[in-house]
Amino acid sequence: MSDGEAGFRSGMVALVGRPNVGKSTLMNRILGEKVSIVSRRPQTTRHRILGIHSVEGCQMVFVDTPGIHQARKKINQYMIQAATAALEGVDVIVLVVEALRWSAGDDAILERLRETGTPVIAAVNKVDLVSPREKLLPYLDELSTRFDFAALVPLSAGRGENLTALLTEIHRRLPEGPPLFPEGQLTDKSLRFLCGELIREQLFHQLGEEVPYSTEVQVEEFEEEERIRINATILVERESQKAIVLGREGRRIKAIGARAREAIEYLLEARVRLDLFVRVREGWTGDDRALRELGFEE
Ligand SMILES: Nc1nc2c(ncn2[C@@H]2O[C@H](COP(=O)(O)OP(=O)(O)OP(=O)(O)O)[C@@H](O)[C@H]2O)c(=O)[nH]1
Ligand SMILES: [Mg+2]
Repeated sequence: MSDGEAGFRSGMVALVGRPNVGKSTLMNRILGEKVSIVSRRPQTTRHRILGIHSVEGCQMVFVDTPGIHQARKKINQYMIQAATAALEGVDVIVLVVEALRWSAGDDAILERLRETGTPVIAAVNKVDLVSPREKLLPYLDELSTRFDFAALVPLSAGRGENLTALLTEIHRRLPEGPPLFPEGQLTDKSLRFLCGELIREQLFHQLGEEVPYSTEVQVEEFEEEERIRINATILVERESQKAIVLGREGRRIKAIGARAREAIEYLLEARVRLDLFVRVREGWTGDDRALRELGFEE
C-alpha cells in the first residue's frame, strides 16, 4: 500500500482505565497476537506498549498503558506517569471500564480525560459476566450521564465479542494520513523486552500475595545460536522473597522457567534455552536510580 493512497487513515489510540479492567487483553485480541502480558492481578502492565493494527486502508496504533490508580510507591508513580503521558498527542482515547462496576477510581480518571479535549470512547468490557444482558442498559445510561462519551461500546475482550463495533467507532475518528509504522510491524518493543515480559507474566501467575510486585526481569543475554539462548535475572527486593521465587528445592523457579520458555518459544517460533537467576536489589521499587536503570521513564 503506498503512503499517498487517498482515503487511508491512521492514528494513535490510547487504552486507559483502572488496573485489571482488561486493557491489555483488549489490545491483544484486536491484534490477534500477544504483545502485552495479562494476569488476574491488578497493575500487571508497567510501561506503555504500542500495538500496531494494520488493515486494509487503515492503521490504528494502540497504546496499552498501566492501570491508573492511587500511587504510594515510587514504581507506581512512574507507572501512572506513563499512563497519563499516553493521553497526549493521541487521536482517540478508549476508556476501558468493567461492566456494572463503577468506582471512585473511574471518576478520578474521567477528571483527567476532561482536560484532554480528545474524543473518548467508553469500552464497557467483560459483558460476558453480565447475565441477563439487559442489566447492562441502566449501567450504560448512567455512564452517558457521567461524561460526554463519543460512543459507548459494550464488549468482551476475553471472548472477542463486539470488537468490530469498537474498531468502527475508532476508525471514523481517525484522520486521513499515511501509516505511522511499516505494515508488518506489530509493536515498538524489542523481542528482548517481550521475552522479559513473558517471564514477568509467570511471576504474576505463579507467585502469591505481594511478591510479584517486588519483582522485575532483566534479560541479560539474548543470543541466536542453533537455538536461542536467553539469560535473565529476576530481581527481588529482599532475601526472603528470593527464597519464595526459588521455592523448595528450586521447584518454583523451575516451573516459572518452564512456562515462560513455552511462551517465548511460541513468540519466537524457535527452540529456546532459558536460564533464570534471582538477585536481590534492596528496595528497588522505591529507588529512582534503580527504576531509571530498569527503563522506567519520568
Ligand atoms: N470474564 C472476562 N474477563 C476478562 C475480560 N477481559 C479481560 N479479562 C480478565 O481480566 C483480568 C485483567 O486483564 P488485563 O488485560 O491484564 O487487564 P489490564 O487492564 O491490562 O490490567 P493492568 O495492566 O493491571 O492495568 C485477566 O484475568 C483477564 O483474563 C473479559 O472480557 N471477560
Ligand atoms: Mg495491562
